[in-house]
Amino acid sequence: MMRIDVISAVPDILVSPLNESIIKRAQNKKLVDIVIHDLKDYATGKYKQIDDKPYGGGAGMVLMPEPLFKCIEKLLSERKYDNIIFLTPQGKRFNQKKANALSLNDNIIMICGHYKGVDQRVVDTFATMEISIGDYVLSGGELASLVLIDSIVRLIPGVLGDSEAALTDSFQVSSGFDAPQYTRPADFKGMKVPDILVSGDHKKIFDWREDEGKKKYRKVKRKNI
Ligand code: 6GU
Repeated sequence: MMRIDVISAVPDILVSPLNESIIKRAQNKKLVDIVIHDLKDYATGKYKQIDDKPYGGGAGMVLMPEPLFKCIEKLLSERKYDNIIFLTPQGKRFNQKKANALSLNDNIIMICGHYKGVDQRVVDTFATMEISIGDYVLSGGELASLVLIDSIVRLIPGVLGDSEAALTDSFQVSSGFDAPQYTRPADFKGMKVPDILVSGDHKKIFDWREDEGKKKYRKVKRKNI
């Protein structure tokens, strides 16, 4: 079973999204074990401090090395990890190819940065990759870790049923998006489902979907330039 350990200073953010829908089902089916670690549990000293002011001055607080080292070293003493991912807006952009590769890992640690950052010695010592989910700044790595986890877990064999098959997803298909989808009723407020989808001609439907997916892909790509 794949195991994902997520280390966070605000672990409550992670709880509910990981306990719904497909990710919940994957855990119940024992296809993935997702373990959340509260950084505060690894804090030492009277005040259980986990962050401090940056050397050299500047705004915001930096996650201290000690609690993170403690947590990561404990995990490393228990099992081997394929990747230790540091989530940061300065990381390499996440994409489907990276999700596909990570879905083949057995054990992964994700470190969620928070506040202004993480002591660089943690990153230098442990991180095998630094990943960002896009060119915008989030308050912490928690939401980014959830994005990675969702995209990885749905690729684990057995997580999706046949009808949800990941192989037909946008981005897994050669050059496109999913085609537009419709369900009943066939006529909704005068807006009709394309005739071809109710024709029963499977070859025509397949070709139409491929064309529509490619059309949508080109349109979106143009807009994003
Ligand atoms: Cl991984 N972390 C933060 N804090 N902001 C981000 C991000 C990660 N990816 C995009 N923005």
